[in-house]
Amino acid sequence: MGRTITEKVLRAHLGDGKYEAGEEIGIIIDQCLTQDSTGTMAWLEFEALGLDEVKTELAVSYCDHTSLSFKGESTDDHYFLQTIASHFGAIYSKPGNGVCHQVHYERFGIPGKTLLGADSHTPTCGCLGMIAIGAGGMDVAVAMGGGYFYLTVPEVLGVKLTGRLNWGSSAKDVILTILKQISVKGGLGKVLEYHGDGVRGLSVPERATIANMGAETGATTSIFPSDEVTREFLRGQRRESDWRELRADEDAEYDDILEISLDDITPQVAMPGMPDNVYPVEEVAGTPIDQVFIGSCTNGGYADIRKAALILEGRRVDPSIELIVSPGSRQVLQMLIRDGSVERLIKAGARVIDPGCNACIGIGFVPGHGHLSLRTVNRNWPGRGGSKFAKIALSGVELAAASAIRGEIADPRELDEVKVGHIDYIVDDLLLLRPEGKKVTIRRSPNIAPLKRQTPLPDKLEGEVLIKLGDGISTDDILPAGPSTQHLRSNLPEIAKFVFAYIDDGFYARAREKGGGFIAGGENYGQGSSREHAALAPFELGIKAVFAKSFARIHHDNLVNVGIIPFVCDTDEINQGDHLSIDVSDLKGDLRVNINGKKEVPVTHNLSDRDIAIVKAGGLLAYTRERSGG
Ligand code: MIC
Ligand code: SF4
Repeated sequence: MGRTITEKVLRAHLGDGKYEAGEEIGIIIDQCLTQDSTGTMAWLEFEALGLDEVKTELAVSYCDHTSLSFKGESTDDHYFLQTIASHFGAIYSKPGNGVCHQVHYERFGIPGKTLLGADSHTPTCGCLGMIAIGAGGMDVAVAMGGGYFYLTVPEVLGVKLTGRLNWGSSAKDVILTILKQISVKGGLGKVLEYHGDGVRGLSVPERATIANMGAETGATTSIFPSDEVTREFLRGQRRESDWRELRADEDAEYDDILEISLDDITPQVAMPGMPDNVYPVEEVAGTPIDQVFIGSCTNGGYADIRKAALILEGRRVDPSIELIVSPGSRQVLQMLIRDGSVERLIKAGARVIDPGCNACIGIGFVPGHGHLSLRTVNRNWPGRGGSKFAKIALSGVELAAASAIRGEIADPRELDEVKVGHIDYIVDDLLLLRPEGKKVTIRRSPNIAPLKRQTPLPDKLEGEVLIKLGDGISTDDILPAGPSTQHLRSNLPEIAKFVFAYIDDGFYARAREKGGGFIAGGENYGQGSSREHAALAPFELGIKAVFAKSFARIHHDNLVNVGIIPFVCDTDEINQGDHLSIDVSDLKGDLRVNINGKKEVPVTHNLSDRDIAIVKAGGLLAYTRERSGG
């Protein structure tokens, strides 16, 4: 039987286990990336492994989330990341150089290689035919140290694209349409592999938009073939020699197929709440908006922003709203300056800001009370964008630009078509610093708190349920990103004060008073970001286990890595304030949780044998040290 691209790349990187459905495998990682929000912990964890240098072919430490350094602590983090990367042999991407995913596919991604990144949108590099996976900092630290990354052999959902996109409909509308069809849980345990003759008509940046937001389906990753379009893109980036062809065999069998006709795609909007809350523009056109943000790792590419500039040329942003444009990278910004796009945008009344994540996680441009912000980003949960009052809708760039002109959600097809034309990339790696090795002294500020030691799991866990939650709790609910927390990412005792802060502001005090306890959630607990702090901060507060109906992949792994057990059970039986006890001496045996000494409820988990060994050791760092005799 022929092979899918996913199988080809994974098999070529198989380091441990058997490539069979449902089996856990360890894969060799070629490249790693970290960013400034997750990176400080990831690098501290790497250091704790006691290794001499990074062992992967490439590691890049990016500064993008807090690149505006609105607090001194963030600047401290940047200097720490710059010096530790240099010391251990990683490239450093300075603040202002752009969002990690955008810069990585422009300057480093290579077809057929594996990439592990401490950010959930790492799959963006699937646009080049890479297996690019988002993970928590500890997994990335271990991979940088030459360790395998473990995952269950994924199912491959073949997404067959046919036809061509019409004016006004974009790559973003393709992924919003997919999200609407398969939901925010539809990709769990799967790789979305794109094929069909429609792929040829999509540029690498368009593929990047689709692969990026595949993360919102819960998928392990998304991957595109590497074809002549990929070659042309890499030639433009002056690195054609990195190209190799990569496609699925003619007779490759997918576990399932989803057919999408690009001819039928129309402009879509994900209204506030969830990224799969998607409507055709006709159904929501006319909804008043207060702000438009164009940028982020989903739609921060050159062609996207140039299109916005051309749409806005000779027009003005509706005076009742504001338009913010953030190019995805310094390369993009330089090209937009050269071709006059920045001038067009500014003339139209837009604010063009520094390349980086910024508004996407609420670093600046936080929407006001009851405001609706239309954004080209990938997430629209409550609390996203820096305020619990923020309401965010998601769309492609054409729709966002058309709406900025009207001051309400508008259909871009009512405007004349704009064409981007030939693209000549500006290649200038000034803000990418090569490592200088051991002579570099690591700069640490007092904000960088030492890691708490992981201790072996006791035989019995006991305590109180500190909070009971519903379905779809995101990592933004567990630990909000934004102005109040972003500078505290390397200080667990401080950031722990914000656990569930938007949902229940008494949680922190309760957790401290009780000396820890349990969390009870519903379906898809921990969806969203790779933010390991959503596990580390509860660990800091003494949380011993989370009981939920199901877990999102990265958060599940992060809980295991910090030594918190993710138990699966019918949480309708559990309430806040219940006293639980559970014997965990044999995690492979029959497990039951005792509630208030009165009833027992059966409990399961999705822990592999390796996961069990990790939680028994107290977490991944303890486990890794144990195995290396450290
Ligand atoms: C996000 O988009 O939620 C983030 C901020 O990029 C996170 C990482 C983080 O919390 O630092 C992610 O997606 O993993
Ligand atoms: Fe940055 Fe937003 Fe992309 Fe996360 S989703 S990496 S915050 S631009």
